[in-house]
Amino acid sequence: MTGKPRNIVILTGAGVSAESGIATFRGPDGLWEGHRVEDVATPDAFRRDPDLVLRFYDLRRAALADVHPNPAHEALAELDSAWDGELLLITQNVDDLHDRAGTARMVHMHGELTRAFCRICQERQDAPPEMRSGTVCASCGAENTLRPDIVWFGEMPYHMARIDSALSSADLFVSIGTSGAVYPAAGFVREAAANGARTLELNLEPSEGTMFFDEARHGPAGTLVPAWVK
Ligand code: BJW
Repeated sequence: MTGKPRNIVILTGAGVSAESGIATFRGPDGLWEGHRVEDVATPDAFRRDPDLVLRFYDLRRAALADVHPNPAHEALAELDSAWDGELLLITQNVDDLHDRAGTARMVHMHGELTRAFCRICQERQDAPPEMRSGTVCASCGAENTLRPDIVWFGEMPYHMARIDSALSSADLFVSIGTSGAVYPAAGFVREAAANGARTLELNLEPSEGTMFFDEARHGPAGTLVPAWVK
């Protein structure tokens, strides 16, 4: 890394987990292939067909057992443990690969596959292996009230106060493996830049917001991220 930033904010997206074998959302082999993610990842889609949605998340949760952090997750965890300035890793990913790599200073702004949320008592809890009919809320005992603790379109992303505060004092903002198609995350680069941060994009290809970055490096995260952290 060049220069001497003190406060680093890192935003990650699906591209950071692609080399671990988790499909990204957009593009030809996208996760919701055949559907626009904007049409299916919504509270309305869940109301229309809860079993379909719960089954989809049950399968993705189970698939976490077969994937592992890659060199990009590992390099970011090393940076987190070595960095004595401020650092916040904001992930849009609902997988647990940053957690398993050991990154401590991080937030999941779009929720987590391994967590569930009770629509009655509003308590968050570990997700049962299967969330289809018959599940009981561990907190209030209500039946069939759990939903994945995932932020769908139209819902407020998590940790926004902490994120806004980190962006306001960042002097380096790095975006890794995200298409820049989904707000508010896609706006973070402009927020950080307006507050005086230098901005860097690390992505396989130019993102939708690539023009907003001071510098962009294009290639696989598993190569670019360890090289940047070094
Ligand atoms: C590699 C690689 C490799 C591949 N190495 N790179 C303007 C302002 C504010 C909001 C809006 C707005 N306009 C519209 C909105 C509303 C909406 C929105 O953004 N809609 C867009 C369609 C325009 N946003 C919302 O509704 C959000 N809530 C909200 O705005 O609340 C109000 C609010 C207002 C103001 C402030 C705060 C709040 C909620 C968004 C929820 C997103 N949820 C999802 C689905 C989760 C469910 C699930 O997992 O099934 O989260 S959508 C999906 O997209 C998922 C991701 O986290 C998110 C981002 O995708 P990501 O990570 O960028 O993946 P991809 O596939 O798009 O891109 C991967 C990239 O990696 C590509 O560029 C590849 O090239 C690259 N890549 N391999 C490096 N090896």
